[in-house]
Amino acid sequence: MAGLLSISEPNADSTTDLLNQPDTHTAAHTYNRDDIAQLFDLPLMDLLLKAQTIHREHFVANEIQISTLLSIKTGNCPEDCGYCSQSGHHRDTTKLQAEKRIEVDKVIAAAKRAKATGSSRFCMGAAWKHPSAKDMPYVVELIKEVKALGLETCMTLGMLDTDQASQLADAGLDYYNHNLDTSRSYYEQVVSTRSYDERLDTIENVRNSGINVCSGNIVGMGESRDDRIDWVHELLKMPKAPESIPVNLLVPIKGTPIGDKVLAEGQLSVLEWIRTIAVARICCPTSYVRLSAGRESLSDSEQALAFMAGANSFFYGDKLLTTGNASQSGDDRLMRELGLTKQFAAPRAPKVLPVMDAMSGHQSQVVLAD
Ligand code: SAM
Ligand code: DTB
Ligand code: SF4
Repeated sequence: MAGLLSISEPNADSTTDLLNQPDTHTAAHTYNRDDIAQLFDLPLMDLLLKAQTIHREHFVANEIQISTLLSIKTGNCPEDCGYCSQSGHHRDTTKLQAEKRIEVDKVIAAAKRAKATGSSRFCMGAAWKHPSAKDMPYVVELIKEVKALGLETCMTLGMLDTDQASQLADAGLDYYNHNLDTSRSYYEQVVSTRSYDERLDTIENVRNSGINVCSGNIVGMGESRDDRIDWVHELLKMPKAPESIPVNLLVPIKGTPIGDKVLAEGQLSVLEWIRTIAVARICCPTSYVRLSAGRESLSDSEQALAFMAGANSFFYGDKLLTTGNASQSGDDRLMRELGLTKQFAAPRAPKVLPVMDAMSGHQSQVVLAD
């Protein structure tokens, strides 16, 4: 699977003529901060051409990975992320209806519907600072049941320690989403209840557990171009770039501090979001780059430009976690018009498999090698 291709040795030559650099280097850490800044500065058509050329060296052209999201526990989150409808800190102004953990049967029914519509991955999100000990059997059961449907699984549950990450890995979780959201320096304007380093620690725990890392950002929160450059640079400082990179365009939510500010002062140009996608594609050539939040407000042509910029994944279904998404019928029509095809699921095997002795009926488990 393309997202799991190994990354080759870095190209020592850090030439400044980025446009004319051969597109054959695959090292995630080829680009230094100045290089990333120069990519952002390229004329848009040059940037798109380079991104699409690199994209085609690593992925099947015109093929899109499709995921469906479900919020398995909504609202009342103890974190104070300034953009988020689910933070308990903004609940008096967002008026979001909180919901407790939803039952396993309901999650499975939603996963079956997602599969029937052509999604290859089912992503489950919870508004937790981190899962508690009593949440772990629940999330492990969800992973096993969703995988049994032949879907890839993704979860985003907040912080994970090493033990929790290995429990999810053993259950066969394919991806864990944990976004850095922005640069280290802008982060303190966005959230005060956790640190950038705590975010990086969870990503490291996920990486070490063998689960694929999904880590992205939000553009349009009032951050500068420099912050977007720094965010890409953070991805390249990781031992291995995330296999999946969601590039969210802020959905400005009334009643959140950042949403209200952006609604009052105006939104970022969509072209800057497209530039961010293209730079992520070029710098992380083997990663899936996902059009995430914000698609509902975009025209067909803007989305087509984002695919040209190397995005090869999006969320399907009428809802993200708490906000609306582009309609599925509209997405189907757009894919037909653009000639895009859906990628099939390739879930990884769980590490621990239940087995039954046919003679004695005794149940046990086998642990599969990596
Ligand atoms: N609580 C977990 C966490 O923060 O990692 C998982 C759920 S959280 C909603 C997942 C991601 O959704 C956030 O990291 C953020 O990047 C994105 N997100 C949340 N609200 C958003 C908004 N209003 N616009 C764009 N992206 C948003
Ligand atoms: C990600 O980066 N974007 C998705 C997913 N990971 C979990 C979430 C987007 C949430 C948008 C706001 C909402 O629906 O509440
Ligand atoms: Fe909680 Fe995640 Fe929303 Fe932050 S982004 S408030 S951690 S649900």
